[in-house]
Amino acid sequence: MTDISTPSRTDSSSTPLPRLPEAEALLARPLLDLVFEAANVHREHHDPRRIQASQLLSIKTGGCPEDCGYCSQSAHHGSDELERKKLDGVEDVLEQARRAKESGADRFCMGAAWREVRDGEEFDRVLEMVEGVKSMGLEACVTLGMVAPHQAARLEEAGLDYYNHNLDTGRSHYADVISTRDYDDRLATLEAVRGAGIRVCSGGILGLGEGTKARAELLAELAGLDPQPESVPINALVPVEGTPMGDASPPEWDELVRVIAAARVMMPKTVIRLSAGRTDMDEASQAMCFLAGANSIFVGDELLTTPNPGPSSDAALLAKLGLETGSIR
Ligand code: SAM
Ligand code: DTB
Ligand code: SF4
Repeated sequence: MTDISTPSRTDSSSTPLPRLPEAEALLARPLLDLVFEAANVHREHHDPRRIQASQLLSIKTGGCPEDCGYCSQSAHHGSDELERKKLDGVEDVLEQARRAKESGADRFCMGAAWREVRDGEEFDRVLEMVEGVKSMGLEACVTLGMVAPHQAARLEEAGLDYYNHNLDTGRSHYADVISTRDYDDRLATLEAVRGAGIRVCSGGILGLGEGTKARAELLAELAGLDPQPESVPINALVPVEGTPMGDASPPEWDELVRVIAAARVMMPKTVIRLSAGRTDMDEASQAMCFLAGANSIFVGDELLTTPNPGPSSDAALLAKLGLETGSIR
């Protein structure tokens, strides 16, 4: 457990997941039936031609005390090639945000390899970054690990639009991936974020060795949050050498489509992001994800520490599909 003061639920085995049977039933459907339904739900609640475009920047890289088995930035393993970086200066970050805006991003997301936010000069610097990003007319998102309610309140005052904090997988599979925190720690941070009036961005990763049960649990957890997250990123594992999951195979395209379609049906108003892993996907697979209800991507050449399709290939793909980028609320 953590020293974060938000109360956390400890009785994990009896936590009810009322939407689990629905998630299981959706994931068991014939793929094209499911996609057809999801595409209809998508069109009822969203403009199907619009794709929200977020740009990521790692503002503090590597040396993280958590042991997330997939992550290049954990001090427990991590990639030998990873260059660690202390927290960036405000001006450097704002310069990157300006460039992101010029190349068409509508949201700038800043990620730090922290277990949790600590009060002090570094957090004050992040608050200044948020204010600066907002003053450029961009939406601002941060992902900083666990936050306490008083810290979430300060982020909200700085103008933060979204806080990203992923549940990653289902509760039953969590301890196979991460041992330095538990599922209820994640849920407590989501409560703190929601309590401060910041929009919630929370999703997961496919390809962590999870089965359909853990995927259904993840969907039921996310869809069971009240209100539901405004943003749900679905990441495909990017295997990183030197991590426990460095040799894992990324999920097949149909697994991503299936989970995105089920997420769309269960969370009709949420913006669903086809997130990490697009470099390994062909155009047709990405198109199927958009048809199934994904309406957000990360743009730019890099995610946090791994590559992302560049602007020219994304522009070509979106043009082929008749899609346009722009903010969605
Ligand atoms: N340290 C903070 C945390 O864990 O909340 C923020 C940064 S962390 C890198 C943000 C998210 O990136 C993780 O929750 C995970 O879902 C995703 N992620 C990290 N490494 C990944 C990988 N190799 N493949 C896919 N997604 C990854
Ligand atoms: C999310 O769900 N995916 C992003 C963002 N939220 C912070 C991170 C993806 C990281 C992929 C691996 C890397 O580049 O290090
Ligand atoms: Fe740290 Fe976040 Fe990576 Fe986990 S996912 S090791 S918390 S940076």
